[in-house]
Amino acid sequence: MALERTFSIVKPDATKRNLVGQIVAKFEEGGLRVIAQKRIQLTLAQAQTFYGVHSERPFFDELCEFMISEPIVVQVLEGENAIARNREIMGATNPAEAVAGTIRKEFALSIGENSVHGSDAPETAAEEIAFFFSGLELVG
Ligand code: RTP
Ligand code: MG
Repeated sequence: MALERTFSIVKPDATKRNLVGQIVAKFEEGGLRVIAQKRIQLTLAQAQTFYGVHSERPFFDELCEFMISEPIVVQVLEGENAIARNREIMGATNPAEAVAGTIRKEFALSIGENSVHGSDAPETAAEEIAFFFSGLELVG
């Protein structure tokens, strides 16, 4: 199986509580490697563009306001089956439904403030990586 790359965000609820290291440790223990990482603060326009697929959903405004409320840490993770593996390590969107040991079970505060984002398919992973990183910043 070839190496795959996925895009990950440590969300504002987690950066605020100083959980970046504990979250990265979960990815590393799960077999993924951080090949790019930076701490940034999104503008509202950037958050709305990034989550554009959800623009008609009732939680869209709340989600975008949350994503700009504190700095975030954006990452590219690499490994075998990285997209699926990352989503397993994150756990279900709603922490009440997440399996024990997953990031969202251990750290998420609610379905909205759920500590991490991970790409859901190869096409979205490629788009999301390109939205935040230049090729030169990816050091595999
Ligand atoms: P993500 O995109 O952040 O990795 O999460 P996901 O695939 O598990 O969930 P998705 O359906 O793509 O939703 C994106 C983010 O929107 C927020 N959300 N809030 N209040 C709500 O009912 C609700 N539902 C979703 C969450 O922050 C979710 O991660
Ligand atoms: Mg999603």
